[in-house]
Amino acid sequence: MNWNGKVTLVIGCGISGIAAAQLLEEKGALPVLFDENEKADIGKIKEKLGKTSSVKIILGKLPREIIEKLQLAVVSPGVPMDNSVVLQLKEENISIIGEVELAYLCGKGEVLAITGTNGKTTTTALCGKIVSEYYSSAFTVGNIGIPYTKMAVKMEEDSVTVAEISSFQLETIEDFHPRISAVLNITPDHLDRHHTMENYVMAKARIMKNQTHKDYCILNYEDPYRKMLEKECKANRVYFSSKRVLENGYYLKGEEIKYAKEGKEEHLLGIHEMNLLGIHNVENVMAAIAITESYGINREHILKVIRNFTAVEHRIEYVDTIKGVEYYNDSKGTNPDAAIKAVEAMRRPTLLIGGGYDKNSTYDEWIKTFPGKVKTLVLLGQTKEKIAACAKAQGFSDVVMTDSLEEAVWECYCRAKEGDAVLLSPACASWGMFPNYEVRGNQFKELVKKLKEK
Ligand code: UMA
Repeated sequence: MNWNGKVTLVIGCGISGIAAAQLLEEKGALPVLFDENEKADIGKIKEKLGKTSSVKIILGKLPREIIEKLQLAVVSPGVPMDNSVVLQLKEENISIIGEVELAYLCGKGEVLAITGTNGKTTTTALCGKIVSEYYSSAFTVGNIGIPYTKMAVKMEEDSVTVAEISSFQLETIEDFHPRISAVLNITPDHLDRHHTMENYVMAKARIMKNQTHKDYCILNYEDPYRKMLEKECKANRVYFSSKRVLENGYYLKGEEIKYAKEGKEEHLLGIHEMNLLGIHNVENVMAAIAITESYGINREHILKVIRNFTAVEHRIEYVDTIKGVEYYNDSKGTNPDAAIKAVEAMRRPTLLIGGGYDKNSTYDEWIKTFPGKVKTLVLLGQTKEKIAACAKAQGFSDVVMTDSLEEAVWECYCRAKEGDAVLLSPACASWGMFPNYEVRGNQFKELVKKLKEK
């Protein structure tokens, strides 16, 4: 695409919007950076864009004279397609693409793309490590927190990019064509944005939209939405399963990860060789092997990287032990399914901190995993009453209500006994109380650090 002189609106002044505006400017386009939050800090945005940038910034309302000049719009992942500005641009027949599509159009080389409700970041980080220690030009980008647009300009024809792609980002791709795609699992999440499960599954399925029989798509054999995904898939399918032996694919058998081709089984790895907790991480590891092996990377190299890989920040991350109590930060447990995985991975009686922004989730399944694992539930945030009512209905009575993360950590500290664990795994997004889950997780770690000083 010829970007030269193209007046392009970038919606959202978060990390993707800023990186997208910078990329567009580099390509000779004329980006206008817009954010609906009129209170956004314009000084900080300018600072992030850099001294030499001449990107125009508009906050609050988008003036008519700007709309009239627009040739293209690029939306940040957090901006829904039914946002009023987006709808207005559609009405004016202005082409709209997402930040990932922009990066793909400007980038070079091949892409391995990973989506799924949970496990995306761990699998992406692991694949990123396998790839970066194998190829001279490798990138790890996307929902993991490094905007794809930030790296696109550095890519060469021989680059390999591992991209974590959310359902939000997939809604606005057009030509995005990964050589390998993976859908790790689908469970209810982001229903406030996608409205129905079917919309959510179909958004995830867009990852394989442009794939052909020359490409590979990695699927979880046990996923309840697998058949829906298969219908959309033209690529070669590669399966993994933590529940059954597969004739073809990667699977967990006892305590070992195996691979079979036409029933001929090969041993890959014992799960005790991994430094990650929980069955969900065995699935992430199997998916990472499937992704990188399908791409042609040597198996011995893949397994060596896995043996040395430790948990990603904010995902059942061990923080510290204070007075015999272990503290874990699972701030990325932003939906009930992710939080269930964390509860299941706990090996000690656990005081669990939950609650946050309401995404229209239901919490029954999460609370059903508590017996034998969770002894006390400490709640905070917008969803605390809803979760407390649900816990009561499920017969779980040890519930403590708090008004801040600080208070929640303190309550846990006072109630925990030697041999217990304290786990922050809220089953809810952080929004409303924190800008993102990273800030929430970091604050938790700071609070734990302060407990140590007591
Ligand atoms: N904004 C508007 N109008 C809207 C919505 C947002 O103007 O209707 C503005 C906000 O005022 C804000 C900016 O847009 O200033 C924020 O944009 P954004 O929400 O897209 O956030 P970014 O900072 O650009 O981060 C995004 C992803 N955020 C979301 O999808 C919500 C990050 O994923 C991602 O790491 C980053 O791009 C780089 O690719 C975070 C996330 O929570 C981790 N993802 C969800 C998840 O994992 O469950 C999907």
